[in-house]
Amino acid sequence: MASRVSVVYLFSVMFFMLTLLSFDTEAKVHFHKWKVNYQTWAPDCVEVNIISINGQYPGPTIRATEGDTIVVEIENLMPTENVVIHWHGIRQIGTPWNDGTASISQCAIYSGETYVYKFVVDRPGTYFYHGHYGLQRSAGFYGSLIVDAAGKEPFTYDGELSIILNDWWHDSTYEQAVGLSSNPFVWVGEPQSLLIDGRGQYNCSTTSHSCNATNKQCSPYVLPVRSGNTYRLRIASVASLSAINFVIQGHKMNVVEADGHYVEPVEIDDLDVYSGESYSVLITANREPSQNYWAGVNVRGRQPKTPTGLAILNYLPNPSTKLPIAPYPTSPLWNDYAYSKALAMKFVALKGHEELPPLQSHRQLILLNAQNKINGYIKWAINNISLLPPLTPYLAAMKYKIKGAYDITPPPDIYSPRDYNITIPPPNPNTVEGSGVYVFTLNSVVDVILQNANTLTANNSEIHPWHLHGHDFWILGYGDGVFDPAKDPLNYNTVNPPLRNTVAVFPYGWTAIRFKADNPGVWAFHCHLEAHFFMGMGVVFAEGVEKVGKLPNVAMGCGLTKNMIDMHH
Ligand SMILES: *[C@@H]1O[C@H](CO)[C@@H](O)[C@H](O)[C@H]1NC(C)=O
Ligand SMILES: *[C@@H]1O[C@H](CO)[C@@H](O)[C@H](O)[C@H]1NC(C)=O
Ligand SMILES: *[C@@H]1O[C@H](CO)[C@@H](O)[C@H](O)[C@H]1NC(C)=O
Ligand SMILES: *[C@@H]1O[C@H](CO)[C@@H](O)[C@H](O)[C@H]1NC(C)=O
Ligand SMILES: *[C@@H]1O[C@H](CO)[C@@H](O)[C@H](O)[C@H]1NC(C)=O
Ligand SMILES: [Cu+2]
Repeated sequence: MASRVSVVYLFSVMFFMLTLLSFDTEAKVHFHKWKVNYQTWAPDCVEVNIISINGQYPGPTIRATEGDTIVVEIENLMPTENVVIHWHGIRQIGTPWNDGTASISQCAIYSGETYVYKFVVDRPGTYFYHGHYGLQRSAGFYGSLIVDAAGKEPFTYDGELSIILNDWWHDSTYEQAVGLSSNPFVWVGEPQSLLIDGRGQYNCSTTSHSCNATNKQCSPYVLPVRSGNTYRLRIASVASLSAINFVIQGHKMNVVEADGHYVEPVEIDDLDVYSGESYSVLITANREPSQNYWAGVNVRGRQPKTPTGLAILNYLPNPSTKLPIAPYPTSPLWNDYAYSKALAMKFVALKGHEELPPLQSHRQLILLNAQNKINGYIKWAINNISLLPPLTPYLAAMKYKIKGAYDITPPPDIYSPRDYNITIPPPNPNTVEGSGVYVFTLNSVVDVILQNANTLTANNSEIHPWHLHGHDFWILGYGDGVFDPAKDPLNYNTVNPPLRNTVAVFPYGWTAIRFKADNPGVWAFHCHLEAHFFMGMGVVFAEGVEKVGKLPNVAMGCGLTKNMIDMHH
């Protein structure tokens, strides 16, 4: 272990010097040193144990300009847990081993170890980072990553604000994980609170937990503005479960960016944010300036059993403690899916600013999203396979052709039987675990249709926000019912589809995306709901692995790569 650490140091110092020498003066290197540890915190006034970075929650914000290099040295101080960090929305071109997915891109960073993530942020936009091991994101292990444009952007503003949305439970993520892997299944239930930038307000008189309503950690997040000015508000969601609707009392929002891509401006009263998505909205402080206003978040897409989460739009020089007078902001009805779909379809690429998709694809996957069982344990399965991530990371296994590391039989491109009835629970709920990989020809164009279905419960189908690592994709279309491969592609939007890294598939519907398999590496594509991915709701994509450079030793050392470090010294 000691040798792994020293190699990391040497590598980072060498890299740091090289960048100083060889890059032109404009591209910068941003060096961060983070200590990851447990910490007592009260995000919604109830004291719990969270995973913090340098004692902070949410974690420190990384800020850079497009083309810059980020170097983050992570020291894992947690005595009993491994970690990895995923840089959500960053494609990791040329550095697939730094994507931060345990079992896929690297070995997890063991207790006491140090790992250095190094990658280029090649595109401006609103991004974030989070743990990608177990349920660590749900334990508060996340923060913002904001990349400024090097040149002019297609809109202007006077100031900038940024928030990350989340849902929150008082039961620890360890209890939650045990419940998810139990038979009978133990479900934690709906979240106790919704958090805006790590802050919510639970009613202390209704809990036996240690709860202090005047704890500063749970005072509402403050968004300071000056009357007459326009602000770019960056909004991202790392929610574990909930679709979150964001509203600012009496203020319209103009959506201009989604997942790091410009969209045609859309003026809205409230915004659905699915876990894994990010947006920039422009807001103008044009209301009566003697007041402050609520910004609020509500659950949509599930029975709302969680109170509104609140932040304060603070018109300076009013004190931030001056509470808004109006009632808490409300959102559209939780199950008004027509509303959610109509809103999702409003986002299209800003003309002249974004790349358009190739008109044809080389391969089409149709992925059935089903809830199933294995020996009575509840799982999620894609084309009847529930993903079981292997001990040996795929990237090393594929690059060094390690035998026995994962299933070499690829999963099916299209689900069968083709007459599978998506409107009823599966008549035979049984499924199997698997670890096969969809391997694409480098630079080929791939279409993926996500087909939603009924869960194990009658009359129930859930929203799943799917996130792709290593690529952005074009959203070609959404539809209700069963996708028709003969007719539905005729209605694809190839004129101005938005480029995204996360997209929702709505209940009983389908969503079609297209991407170029042009980034050598192995990449997760999965439901961003923490519990669903934990229960197998994901697939693994790979392309051009033979083109990937030598993997750093620190990314290996687990599973069948234990001996790789010495072999490649
Ligand atoms: C908190 O809960 C108590 C007990 O149920 C209730 O009386 C009180 O009104 C609640 N406070 C708020 C702010 O909702
Ligand atoms: C609650 O928090 C406030 C502010 O931090 C502190 O002054 C007070 O002592 C705390 N109350 C309890 C019961 O811990
Ligand atoms: C699916 O099942 C429902 C309920 O049993 C039935 O009404 C419907 O006809 C079935 N659809 C197909 C395509 O078989
Ligand atoms: C899924 O696989 C299981 C186990 O092999 C099988 O029993 C079941 O019929 C399959 N389901 C479908 C829809 O093909
Ligand atoms: C499901 O919905 C159908 C149609 O709305 C209804 O007839 C049926 O009773 C429902 N089943 C259950 C178990 O709720
Ligand atoms: Cu899901």
